[in-house]
Amino acid sequence: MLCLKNMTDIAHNARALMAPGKGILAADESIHTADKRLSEFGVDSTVEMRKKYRELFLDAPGIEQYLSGVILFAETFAQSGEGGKTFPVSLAERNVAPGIKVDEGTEPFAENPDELITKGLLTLPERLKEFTERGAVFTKWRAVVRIDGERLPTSAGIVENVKRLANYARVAQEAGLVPILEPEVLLEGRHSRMRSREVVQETLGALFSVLEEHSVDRSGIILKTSMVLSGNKSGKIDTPEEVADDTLSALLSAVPKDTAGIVFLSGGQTPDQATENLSAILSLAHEKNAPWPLTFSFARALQQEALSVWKGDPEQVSLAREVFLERLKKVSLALAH
Ligand code: 5MM
Repeated sequence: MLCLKNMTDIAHNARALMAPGKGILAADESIHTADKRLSEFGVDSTVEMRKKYRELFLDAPGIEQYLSGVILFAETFAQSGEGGKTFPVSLAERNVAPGIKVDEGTEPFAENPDELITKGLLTLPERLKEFTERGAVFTKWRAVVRIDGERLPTSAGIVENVKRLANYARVAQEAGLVPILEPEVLLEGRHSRMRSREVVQETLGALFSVLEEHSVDRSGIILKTSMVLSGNKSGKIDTPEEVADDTLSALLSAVPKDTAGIVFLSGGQTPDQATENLSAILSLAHEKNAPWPLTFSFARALQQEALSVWKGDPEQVSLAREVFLERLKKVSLALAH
């Protein structure tokens, strides 16, 4: 059993991550994903350029006004920014909690190779211990759930992913860290918004029932979820009101009210779509008196515009940072209702 002091600290840190008006930057792209993001803008993905890419965002003056935490990738966790201090240390000094992504990507599901299961449990306790000693306050694990008509996801695929999420959450709390659990229902596909709602609901229902079996304390976990949206190849662009209605109804039916918080990923929406949908969700949540605090944990929707200004050019850093801060401000305003 977790000692009470540990759990009190974890719950306290979870609440701090959900501070009003602030959210969490997901800057935890693995090397493969960072390569993809940088190559879109003609930037070579070397260790040095990935460090510059992280500096662009993490050393931007004023981020602490909008960010309660940043999720880092292991490579970034060990690197130092412009001031010579490691990124987790310089973030913590600005009262921005450093977090660490600890899943190790995906592998095909043995029962159905069309589905992906997240791996990384084997060495998890040792890695968490090391990151805790190096200043991590929270951690994140992402599972991916792909929709393909009624064929995918399968119940067995969902169960395998949520079992691993629950195992991860348990081990993270034992290590004294707030686990962020991210079962991402992908936007890619031709599915309807109705189908997306059904899958989000089924996934979250399965997740919370396994968390209960694993005795994970919900006062010290944060759920990172997709918004409920029509697939990006469905030909349908949902209105913010439609997104808010279906997202809230899925969350209200599946997420227990004592969960410390819920954060949204952007999932490939444009920055404006993600911001407008977030605003509609927050406004409806306020109207319906939703029981949990809600905020953002975007990667692409926060970084995309600044990356397109920066493109690896040192002379564009200050303009790109202005663009980033401008987006952070808009997203943070979307939280106010
Ligand atoms: C930043 O991307 C994160 C890591 O992805 P990979 O493991 O594929 O490199 C990802 O977990 C991220 O936190 C979420 O997908 C949210 O990002 P978006 O761009 O959807 O807001």
